[in-house]
Amino acid sequence: MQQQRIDKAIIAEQNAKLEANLQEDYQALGNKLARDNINIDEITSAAEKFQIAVPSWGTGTGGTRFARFPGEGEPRNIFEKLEDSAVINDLTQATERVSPHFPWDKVDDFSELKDASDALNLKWDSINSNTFQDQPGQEHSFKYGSLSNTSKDSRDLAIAHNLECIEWGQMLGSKTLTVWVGDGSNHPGQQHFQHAFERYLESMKEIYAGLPSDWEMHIEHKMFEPAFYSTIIQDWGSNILAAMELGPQAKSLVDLGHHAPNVNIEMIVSRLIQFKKLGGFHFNDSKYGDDDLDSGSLHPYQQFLIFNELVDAEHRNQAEFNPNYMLDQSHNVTDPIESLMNSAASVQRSYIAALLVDRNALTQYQADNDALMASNTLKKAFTTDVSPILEMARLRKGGAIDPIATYRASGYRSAVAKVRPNSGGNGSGIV
Ligand SMILES: [Mn+2]
Repeated sequence: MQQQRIDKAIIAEQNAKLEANLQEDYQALGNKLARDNINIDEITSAAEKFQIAVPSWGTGTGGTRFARFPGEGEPRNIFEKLEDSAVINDLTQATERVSPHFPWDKVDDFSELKDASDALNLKWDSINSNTFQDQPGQEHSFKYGSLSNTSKDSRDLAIAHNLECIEWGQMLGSKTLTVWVGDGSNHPGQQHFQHAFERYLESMKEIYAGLPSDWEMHIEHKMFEPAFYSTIIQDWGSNILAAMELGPQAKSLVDLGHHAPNVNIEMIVSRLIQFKKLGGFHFNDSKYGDDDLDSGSLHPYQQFLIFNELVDAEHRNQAEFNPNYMLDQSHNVTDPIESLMNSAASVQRSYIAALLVDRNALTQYQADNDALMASNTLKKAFTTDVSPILEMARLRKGGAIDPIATYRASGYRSAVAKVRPNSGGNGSGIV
């Protein structure tokens, strides 16, 4: 018997208040979709299958380089982060995987950690290595980079850490290593661009050689921060070059916040799909830079357009297409559990809306160069309120029709606050 963090009776009690209205709304939306020959139950069953991973560090309150204002009852270690992740999954039924960050989440006994996740009905997503900071007592610093450092000792240390991440990931049943490094420069002339990239690739080849045959390595790019003049993998161009150089198990990861403002991210997604290099996503939203705001909170249409590309690839049965979906955002002023539930539903909403696009009509409008109707075809799907589908999917799987209201009614946060003293900093939240 799997554990539930949120009592099923509380979920049932909250659902009972909303179910009659939901049935009515679902029927009405079903009738509307049927006029376009869309079977609502098929869409709902796709919503039931949709999964997006939560990042272990997202369960703690985030912060900026100026300050962090810890919330109540924050998780103090990976076991407590798992408990909070289980709450999110109990209520949304869409987040059964957790992505850990090492060494933040390192434990002495990985079988104990695996038992804990099994008991909570959670699985492990991509393993994130961390060579963007020095650990206490670290012999060779990452101050001037890790995989691309001019010092071979520092590079070797970074390589060894990534290889141990793979080992730990195997014990947890993960199949992916995500590599993001803080390497770069702060001054023009500080770094020889080509030589630094050559050193990075040499290091990555050693890690790639240690990948089990059924694993993938996902490379994450970021155009600035912590280095503010140049970063080693600054954009999707350097990213796909590195992935192509390494081999078929290396793919590119798209973090929505890691692009220059106004970049056409959905088009990058299409290119990566075409060349079988789309590894996965870190979903979040932003206004100015890598703000790590909640997914879909500012640019839901962009998020929909990304899913339009993904659903199009699914529709065409594009070969080797199986990207990982994950949230990667920083919750500075909200309860992280609430933000993660909201965001999972927001990404799920984009996926479901993209499933409603009339692809045959769109293809015809594209062939006829009917720009206005092509655009309207997308807008029609985007503006359809698919809330009843998301709510019904949760209800049918045993989740909450309204996850936020149910979470608040459960009193979970104040209950854990009693047993988790306020923590100053514990490697969660800051991304
Ligand atoms: Mn990320």
